[in-house]
Amino acid sequence: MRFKLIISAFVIAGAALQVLPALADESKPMSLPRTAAPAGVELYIISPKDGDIVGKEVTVRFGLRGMGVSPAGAMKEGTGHHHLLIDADALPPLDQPIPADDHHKHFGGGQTETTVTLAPGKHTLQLDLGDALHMQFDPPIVSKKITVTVK
Ligand SMILES: [Cu+2]
Repeated sequence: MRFKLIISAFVIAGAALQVLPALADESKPMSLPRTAAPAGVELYIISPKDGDIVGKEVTVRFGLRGMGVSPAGAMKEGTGHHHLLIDADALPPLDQPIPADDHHKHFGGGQTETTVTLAPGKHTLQLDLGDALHMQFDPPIVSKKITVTVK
């Protein structure tokens, strides 16, 4: 019980301070709890479309049905925030917060679109919804992975 309280305090403090780098630090492996995914949720990329040929500045619009969008850190049931996976071969580990790097972009302000600059060639884009602590839902709520070609 005491251990659980300590964990909760740590988790809440983490969310309040937005200490994502510390939580994602590989040197401190600690499995964090995940939020159960509500049934019937659909995450999808509104645009671009799979197979589109695009310019190097790509505006990606995020679609979500069956849940709401909240900023990271907001412990509001039935909500999450978007993560855009760019050229990620696989989903990140499920027991850790989604990393923040060139392949994993967080939209912790509750944004529902972004513009990314991509090099010429083929790229994959996929959305992965995260909870208040940047953890993937259980099971993960992800969009179809699309491929675009930058001319
Ligand atoms: Cu996040």
